[in-house]
Amino acid sequence: MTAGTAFDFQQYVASRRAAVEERLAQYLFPDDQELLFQAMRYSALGGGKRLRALLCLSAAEAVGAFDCDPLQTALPCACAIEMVHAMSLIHDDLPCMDDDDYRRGRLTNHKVFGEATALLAGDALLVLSLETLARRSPDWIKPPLLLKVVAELAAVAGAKGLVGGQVDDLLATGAISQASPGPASSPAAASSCLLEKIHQAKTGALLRFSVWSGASLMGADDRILGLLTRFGEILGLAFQIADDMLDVTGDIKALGKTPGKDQAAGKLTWVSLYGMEKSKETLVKLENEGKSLLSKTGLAETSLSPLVCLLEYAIHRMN
Ligand code: GRG
Repeated sequence: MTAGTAFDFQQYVASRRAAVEERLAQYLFPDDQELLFQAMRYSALGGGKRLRALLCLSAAEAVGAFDCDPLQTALPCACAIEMVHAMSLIHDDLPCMDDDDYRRGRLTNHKVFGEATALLAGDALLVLSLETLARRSPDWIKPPLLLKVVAELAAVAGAKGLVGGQVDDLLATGAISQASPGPASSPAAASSCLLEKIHQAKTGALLRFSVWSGASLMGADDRILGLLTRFGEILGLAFQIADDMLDVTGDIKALGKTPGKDQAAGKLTWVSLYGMEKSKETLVKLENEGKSLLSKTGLAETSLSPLVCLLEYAIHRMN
């Protein structure tokens, strides 16, 4: 499957990003000027590709419905996802984690506001994300469905998602250590299992949730939901492999953060485990698999174009 030639992806991204940013700004206490609110806005409104929000909106639009507007249905959820993402970047950059000075071409949150405020701004964004999804979603979404989506977002952020993935990542790097070692297995097999587990939890879970939530809120049936959720998983893995490759090939200007940090920290990455060539081959396979899943949904090709383009973008991006 390819995106239709008439589809203008640049224009699509610009209009959806603008809608997300306008709505996010409304949710982030625009009248409050205290330090905490400034720190929250600095990260949540401070640029970024908005890939997760775009995935949520484009999944909602792909499913569509006669009786409700996909954008109005999914915008609060798309904003909630960006809040969780911003929180995770703030915490990830802290000195006790990856200790980064730059993110999105600017100083990291703790470099501007100090560690304590950065930590608390992240905490506040996390809980605001759940509040936003629960309170700001439109009335036409049935409460049991909304509750399911809120619960899933909480789960994705938690011990089986972002937090758990971060712990495994820090353990693999030796930044923290296990109280008692697990059962012995061959080092290569252990590394490849661990790497997939880290990628799925730390990065994949929120990307999968982005696609799943947009489609769920529009009432997609189980068959379509299953295919789109698998598409979200494929995209999540592809995104992270591309990210690992960009850490080797990218430059600071395009990336907006310091490249080469994975290698310097001795991180377990797709490139360190399988090398560049194998990583590229895997990306080709994932791109084909993702597109084939979209075809199988039977949804109109034109309504799937944004998801096709977002998959291509996640893989071929320069930042
Ligand atoms: C406290 C609930 C809680 C969670 C925090 C710190 C942490 C646990 C998890 C780290 C998660 C993390 C930072 C994963 C990295 C994912 C990744 C590759 C981020 C970069 O995403 P892009 O490129 O960023 O989409 P932009 O800037 O474009 O938004």
